[in-house]
Amino acid sequence: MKRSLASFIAWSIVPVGLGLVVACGGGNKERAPIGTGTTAVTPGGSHDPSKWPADDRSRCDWRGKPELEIAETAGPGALKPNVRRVYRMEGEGDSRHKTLVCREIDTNLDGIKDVIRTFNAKGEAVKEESDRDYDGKSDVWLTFVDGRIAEEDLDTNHDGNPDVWKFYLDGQLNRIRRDRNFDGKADVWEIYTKGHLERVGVDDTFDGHVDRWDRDEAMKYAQEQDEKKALAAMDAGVAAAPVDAGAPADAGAKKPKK
Ligand SMILES: [Ca+2]
Ligand SMILES: [Ca+2]
Ligand SMILES: [Ca+2]
Repeated sequence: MKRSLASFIAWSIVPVGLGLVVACGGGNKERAPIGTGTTAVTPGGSHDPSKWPADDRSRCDWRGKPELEIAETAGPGALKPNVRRVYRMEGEGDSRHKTLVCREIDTNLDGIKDVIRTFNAKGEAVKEESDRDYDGKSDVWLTFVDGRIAEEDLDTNHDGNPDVWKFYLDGQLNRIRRDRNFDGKADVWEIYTKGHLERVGVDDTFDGHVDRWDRDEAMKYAQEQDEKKALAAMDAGVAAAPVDAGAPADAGAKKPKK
């Protein structure tokens, strides 16, 4: 099951965009319901609000905790409340205020919550878990640090376990680990610089060790084109040849990080 570098790049583009959207949306901001308009229904759920199950599979920890305050609201397109927020009172006297600790949303309006996000005392996002294909099992797990996306784990084969792990530094994609044979262990390591794929390590024998490192073919091609242009410009006697044409040449020469 060998994949070309081009396909590695192709896989990466969409999820990277998604990650950045999540990062920008961080903190308290409400994300648009991603499943609105979808026909997918979670087992046990229904798109007819009168048939919504009594149990919405809440995973915010609020039951039996009278000190918490619950707010149920209806988001865009919802006839019945599909968003639950759980608040806790913080502080004493004049500084007493309520802070959001957990929020869960039924994004496809089938009566079953499919996105849960927890927050710290500063109101920053800490964790998010979601079932984006509405099969009743979580398939995306996000971890935030200082309210920014730090890790995004994905289940791509619907077995309920992550098989892609994406790591972000300062909100930018830094590394991806992929488990292609679904044994729970990474066998592809992708290293990114400024969000762009720089090199890929592949473990073909699934023993946990990289067998080969591949450079980004697209980046190499772009460098060659720049060099050709610079040479052509010199040949033509044009004084204004691009001075920085060769600058990125050593960008990929760095030692791969684990
Ligand atoms: Ca739902
Ligand atoms: Ca799922
Ligand atoms: Ca594996």
